[in-house]
Amino acid sequence: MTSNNAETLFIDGAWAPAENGATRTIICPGTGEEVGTVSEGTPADARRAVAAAKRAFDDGAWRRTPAAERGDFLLRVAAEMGRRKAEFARAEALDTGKRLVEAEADMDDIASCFRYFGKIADSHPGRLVDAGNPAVISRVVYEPVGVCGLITPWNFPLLQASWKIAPALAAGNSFVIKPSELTPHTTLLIAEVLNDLGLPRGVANVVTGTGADVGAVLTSHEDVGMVSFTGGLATGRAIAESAAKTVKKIALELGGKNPNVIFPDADYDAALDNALNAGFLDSGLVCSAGTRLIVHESIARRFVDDLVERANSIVMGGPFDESAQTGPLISKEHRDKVTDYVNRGVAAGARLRCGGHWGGAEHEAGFFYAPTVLDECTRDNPAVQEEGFGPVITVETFRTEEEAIAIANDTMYGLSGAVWTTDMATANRVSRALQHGTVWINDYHPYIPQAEWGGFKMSGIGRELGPSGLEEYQQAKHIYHNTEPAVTGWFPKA
Ligand code: TXE
Repeated sequence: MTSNNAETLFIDGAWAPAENGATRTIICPGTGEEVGTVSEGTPADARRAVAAAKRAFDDGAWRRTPAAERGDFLLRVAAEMGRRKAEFARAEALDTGKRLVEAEADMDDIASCFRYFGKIADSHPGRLVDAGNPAVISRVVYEPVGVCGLITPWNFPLLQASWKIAPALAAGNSFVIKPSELTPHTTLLIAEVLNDLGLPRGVANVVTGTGADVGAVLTSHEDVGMVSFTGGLATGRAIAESAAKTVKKIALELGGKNPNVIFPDADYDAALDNALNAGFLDSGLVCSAGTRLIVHESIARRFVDDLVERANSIVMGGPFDESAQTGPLISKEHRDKVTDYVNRGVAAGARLRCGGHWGGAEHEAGFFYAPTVLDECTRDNPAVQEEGFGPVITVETFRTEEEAIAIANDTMYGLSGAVWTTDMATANRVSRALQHGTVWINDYHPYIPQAEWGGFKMSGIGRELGPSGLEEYQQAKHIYHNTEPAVTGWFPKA
């Protein structure tokens, strides 16, 4: 990977510039400084990458590699991620502006993801089916889809990429990945790792560039069998429409508006601490961020006062500022969006209790936004219904369990949510009633690669991680083998 001479397209096992020589400068959102220059791929570059991926798939060197060996390869990737963790974390922190400790935690999670899919690569060999005829061997086998188009966002650039790359490779596919144009570097590094470890040429391809130029080719090209996308709802819809024209498999993870429900019997200190973590970790740039606080009216005043006091003391800073507790937003444009989102929430009647500003003169160099609490929200407030994607917690109150559930489900999204209570029966009832793909009881944010991740309703289609995360990259084939062929007699000879 040679970021500074801008040969960052990885196509058919070789690094290359964009065909028209175009480049893009990457800016660290925490400092406003230049991080590096990458190639700005064109539609022609994307088509070249798809052709390479198709050749590699048809050639079969990877898909015919025994699944257990593909798994071993992924285990070696996990080990290499561990060895190069500091380098990867630094690159991620520079591109995203997130704190180095958070980027380091991401790298551990990425290694775990490769390890998990490495271990289960050969766990899905298919099954025999009783065809009702002893002469017939009927079996269902799971085969790779072919060329996968992987499109990833800027908040967890390599983590989201690994949730796609690891199962795609475990299943025997080839792929073309387009990282977010804002945060490409760690995706380039992983391509380097895959190449250095001996992945056959053309199986992994990276084309840096925009969604309109590169992404659109991946979603419309007839040789791409599947598109897996993580990003915003509007882009997800556009991708689904584009992919429909060639009837591709699609997997979409489109964010959420995630409820965090606090019952009065909850462990108060843990619930408060985790409410901060739910909403403000990574500056709220987390698809599962618990930004919709729904708290029982009997404890709401104290809880929100304490939340505001703690939010006011959160220290913002750049990726390598050791005093920082949270980082910046991804770009100036995104900060403008969050600013507008908060202003609209206040205009619709929310009470701004803290934040609502960029954080003062010391934060001018980066794209910071102070942790914000919008109190006294009504359900129809746009700040409650829209995914703000920033460090903004909205507050609603409830009286009864039924009301809490109704509020928590009153969203077009359904990615995740949490319930805080010490009563087992309440926890069980509410967790089953929430229409969200992941539910935490007395916790917020943890996920494990063994368990499925994905959205109900408009939060997406399909699942990442877990056994379903591998199946997304496979297709079932039924092989019906009659070992004693016979004349059927349906159309007798005249
Ligand atoms: O993301 P986009 P944006 C949400 C969050 C945010 C909103 C918009 O609410 O405010 O999305 O963010 C590529 N064909 N999330 O505009 O556009 C693009 O180049 C193919 C939630 O920055 O969704 C990038 O690689 N690809 C989320 C990727 O899509 C296209 C994480 C994501 O960008 C394309 C990020 C097209 N037509 C934002 N247009 C999560 N679920 O975690 C863009 N892209």
